[in-house]
Amino acid sequence: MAAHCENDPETEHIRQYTPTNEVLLAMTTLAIEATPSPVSVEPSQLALIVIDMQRDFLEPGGFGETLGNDVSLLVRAVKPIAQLLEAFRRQGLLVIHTREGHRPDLSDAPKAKVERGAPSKRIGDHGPMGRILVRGEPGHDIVPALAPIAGEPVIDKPGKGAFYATELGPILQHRGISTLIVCGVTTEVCVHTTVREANDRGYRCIVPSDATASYFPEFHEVALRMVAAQGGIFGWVSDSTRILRAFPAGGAR
Ligand code: TIU
Repeated sequence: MAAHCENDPETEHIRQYTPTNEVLLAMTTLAIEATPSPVSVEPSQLALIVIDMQRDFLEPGGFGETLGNDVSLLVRAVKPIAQLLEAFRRQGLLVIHTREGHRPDLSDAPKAKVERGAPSKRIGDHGPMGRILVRGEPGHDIVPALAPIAGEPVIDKPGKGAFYATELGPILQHRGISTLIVCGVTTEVCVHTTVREANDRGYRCIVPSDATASYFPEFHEVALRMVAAQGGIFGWVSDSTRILRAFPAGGAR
């Protein structure tokens, strides 16, 4: 896999991150309890995608708050995501982080997005964590508790979906990934858009209910129901406890 990537500085981080055979051989097929049915997956084909766990969405003074939201509602997802990250890292499985944001010149920010609604500050305006939703600013960073570690690709995305205008598709293809655990924020916006994009590209998506969150608890609940309804029209819904139970020793160290 990914033989054509070797010695290519653009994709070196992907090749370096390939788990050792010893790690993969130690893990058998994972059977993950989920709704509407269990999911069986080879560990080497599974990736954890952590969507937009950025200060701009979780902390006061960022993009989420400028839209009029109570950002404290998103904090509940941090611990379950940290536990999933710990299990994936220990098993040497693929972890990918995403960040929503724009170039400092806003040339990748559609006017329709920048001018939408009546926020207290618009994308690109100066706030307490730097310019709102702009790459390189403190607010654009992933919260410290979930900071990426060396070798974990970080996808900068200008849209709500993680596939639109990013290199996520090729990274997953190079690694032979078939199944995604999609967690992060917010459930009905960037998580849902990414799950829909992934579903149409042939990926199986599992959404852990406690490792996602929304500014609108009722949207969170209904978004999860939408994923699993109709026999799993977009994918499966599970939770961090059931996912960790599928790992050797229940995900514990
Ligand atoms: N506003 C809202 O709920 N979400 C976003 O704008 N982006 C993400 O979900 N990441």
